[in-house]
Amino acid sequence: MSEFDQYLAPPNLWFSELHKNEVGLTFRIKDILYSGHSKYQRIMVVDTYELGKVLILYGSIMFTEKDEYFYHEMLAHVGMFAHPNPERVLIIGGGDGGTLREVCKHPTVKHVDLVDIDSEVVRISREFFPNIASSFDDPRVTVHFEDGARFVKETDNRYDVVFVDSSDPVGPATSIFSHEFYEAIKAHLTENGLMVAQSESPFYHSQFITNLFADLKRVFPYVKMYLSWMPAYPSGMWSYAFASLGTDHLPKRSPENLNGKLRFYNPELHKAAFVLPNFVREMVE
Ligand code: SPD
Repeated sequence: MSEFDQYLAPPNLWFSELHKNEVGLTFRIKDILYSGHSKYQRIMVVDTYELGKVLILYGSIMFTEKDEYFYHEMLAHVGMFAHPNPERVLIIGGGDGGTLREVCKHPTVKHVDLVDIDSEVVRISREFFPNIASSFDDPRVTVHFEDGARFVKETDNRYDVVFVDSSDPVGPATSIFSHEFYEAIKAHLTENGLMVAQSESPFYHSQFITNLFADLKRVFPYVKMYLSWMPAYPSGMWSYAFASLGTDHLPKRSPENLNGKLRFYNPELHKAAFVLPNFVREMVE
C-alpha cells in the first residue's frame, strides 16, 4: 500500500470551496451531519478530520470549529473596544451566533439586536455548534428574522456599534452590500457610533474591495481597513471595514473586565491590524 492509498480508501469524501471557480480550499470529510435547503440557501454541516465541524452556507465556508475564533474575535472586539462605552449593538447577519457570543462578553452592553434573514441558520447553529451559538438566551439579546437592509431602514433604534457579519456578496447577502444600506446604518448610529463589516479577501476580491471602500468613503467621514488571518477563508488573508462618524479605530478600553476569555484578540494586535501591505493600501486609498 503506497502512502497515497489512504486518499483512495473509503470513506473518501472531500469538500472543495472554489474561489472564482479557478482555485479553492479542500478538506476531507469524516461525516455529513446535516445537508438541507432553507427558504434562502443550501446549508451543510460536516465533520472533518482536521478542522472540526464546519458550517457551509450557499457553498461557502462560514467557519470551522478550529478557526472560528480568529474571525469572530477580530470582527467583534476591534469595533467594541474602539467605542468608549458600547451599550447598544446591532448585528446584521451572524445567525450562527459567533459574533453575538463575543459582543455579549462586554459588560457595557445593555441591548443587542441580531437580524438574520434565515432562521434555519440559528436553529442549525444551536443544534450543531452550541459553543458558538451560546448567547442566544442572554436576556440582553433580541433576534429578528428579517432582511437586514429592510430592518436598518425601518427601525427607530440607534446603535453605538453595528456589525455586518454577512456571507459573501452572493445569494441572500446581496442586499447588504450597497450604498443605501450604509447610508441607513449611518442614520442609525449614536454620536460616537461606528460600524464594522467583513469585507472579503484582498488577494482574490480586489475590485469588490475597491468599490466597497469607495462607497463607504462617500457615506462615512472616517473609514479604515484592517486585516487578519482566517485559514478557512479564500487565501487566509481576510479584511474588515471600520467606518465611523469620527471615532478613530484605536482601542479605548482594556480587555481586562471582559466576561469570558479571548483566544485571539489583544490590544497590540488591534492596532497592528490596521497596518496594510502596499498592494492592499492601493485598493482602498
Ligand atoms: N467567505 C466566507 C465569508 C463569510 C463571512 N461571514 C461568516 C459568518 C460567521 N459568523
